[in-house]
Amino acid sequence: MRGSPRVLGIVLAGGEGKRLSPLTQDRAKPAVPFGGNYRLVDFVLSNLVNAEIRQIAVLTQYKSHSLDRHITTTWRMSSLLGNFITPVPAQQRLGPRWFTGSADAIFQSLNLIHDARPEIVVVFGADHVYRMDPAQMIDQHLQTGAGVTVAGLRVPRSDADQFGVIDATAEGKVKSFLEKPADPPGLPDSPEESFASMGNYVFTTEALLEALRADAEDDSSVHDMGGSIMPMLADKGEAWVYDFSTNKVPGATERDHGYWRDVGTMDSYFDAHMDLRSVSPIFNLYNDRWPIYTLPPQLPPAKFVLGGRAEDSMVSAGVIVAGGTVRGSVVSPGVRVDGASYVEDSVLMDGVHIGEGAVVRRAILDKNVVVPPFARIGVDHDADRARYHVSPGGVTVLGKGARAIVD
Ligand code: ADQ
Repeated sequence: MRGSPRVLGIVLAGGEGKRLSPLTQDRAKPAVPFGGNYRLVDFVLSNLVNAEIRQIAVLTQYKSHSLDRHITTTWRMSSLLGNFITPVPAQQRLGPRWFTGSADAIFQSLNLIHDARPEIVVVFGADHVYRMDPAQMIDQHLQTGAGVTVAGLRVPRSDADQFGVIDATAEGKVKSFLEKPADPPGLPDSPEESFASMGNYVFTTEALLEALRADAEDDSSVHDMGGSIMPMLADKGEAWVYDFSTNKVPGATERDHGYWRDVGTMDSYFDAHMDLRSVSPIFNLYNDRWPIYTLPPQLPPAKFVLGGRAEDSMVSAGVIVAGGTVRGSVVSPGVRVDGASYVEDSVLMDGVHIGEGAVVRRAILDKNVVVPPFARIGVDHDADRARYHVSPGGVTVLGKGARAIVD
C-alpha cells in the first residue's frame, strides 16, 4: 500500500528442536511436517505473506537441507516488485563459527538489512501453529513509537517458566522482560496468569541495529533475542507489548480466535494435531480468508475401498484405505492402510504403510514408517517403551522409515 512503511521480515528458523526428537533427527524443527500437508514454517510464512510482507529472509542453521528445499520450491516468489522469500544459512561472517543465539544469527546477516533498507524489521519465530495478522501489530508499533514491540499472550502462571515473561504497565509499556524465569510474575488483574512472549517482534530498524551492535560487543551476553535483546530494550524503556488476543484475522471463528501453540514437545505437537480434526476444530485449517499455504504433492484423490473408512479424520491426497478403519487421525499424502487394520487418534506422515490386521493407537509415525501385518502400537505402553520412543503423555513415536516389530 502506498504510504505504508517498508518492512523486512526475518524468520528465525535455526532451532534444533531437541525435545521433538526423533522427528528432528535429520531435519530442522521448522521443517517438521504438520497437519498432513504442511511444515511448521508454513504457518509463519503464510501469516507474513497474507499481511503483504513479501521480502523475507529465513535464517537457517541446523540440519537445514529439507527446510532449504521446502522454502525454495514452495515459497519461491517472483522477484518482480522486489519480492523474495529466501533461506539464508549461517554466514560465518565473524570467522569459522555458526550462530550462537538468535540475536547473533541476525547480527551475522546485517547485510540483508542494509540491502533492503527497511523502516521496520519484523522478526518472527518459525516453530508455532497459529494465525495472526502482523500488520495489526505493526500499526500499534507505529502508534506507540516503540523501539520494539513484542507479541504476548496470557498463559497459566504455572506454564510461564518455559517462555519469555513480560511485565508491563496497563497501557502496554514493558517494565521488564524475564527470559524463562523460575518464578514468573503474575498479572495485576489475574495473579495466576502471566504474559508470555510469543517470540515475535516488530522493530524500528534503528533500534534493532543499535541493540544488536551493543549486544555483539558484550562478551557476557548469550546473544539471544529473548535472553539479551529484549531485556536490554525493556530496561531502556523502548519496549511495548502487543496483546495477541486483540488480533483479528479475517474468517476466524470465535472458537479458533487467539489460537497459538508452541509445538516444542512431542505431547504439544500431538495435541495440536488432535485440535485439527473435530467437526468444529479449535484450529480451522479451512479458513480460506487467511489461507495457510504450502505446495502439496501431485497425487490422485484419496480412495476408500473394500469397506475401508475414516471417521473424524483429515485424509490427504494419494491415501488408500483398503479395508481398514481410521478414526480421529491426521493422515498425510500417500499413506496406505490395509484390510482389517485399526488406526485411532494418530498422526501418520507421508508414505506410512499400515499392514493388514495391525492396530495403531495414540501414535506419531514419521515418513515411510512400515507397520507390518498384525503389529501393535500404542496398545501396551510397557512393550512400546522397550522398543520405541514414548512421550510423557503416552504417545508412541516411530522415527522416519522405521519398521515396527511384530511379536
Ligand atoms: P525459545 O523457542 O526457547 O524461546 P530459541 O530456541 O531461541 O528460543 O528459538 C526461537 C526461534 O529462533 C525459533 O523459531 C528457533 O527455530 C529460532 N532459532 C533459535 N536459534 C537460532 C539460530 N541460532 N539461528 C536462527 N534461528 C534460531 C523463544 C523466546 C521466548 C519466547 C518463546 C516462545 O526466546 O522468549 O517465549 O520463543 O515460543
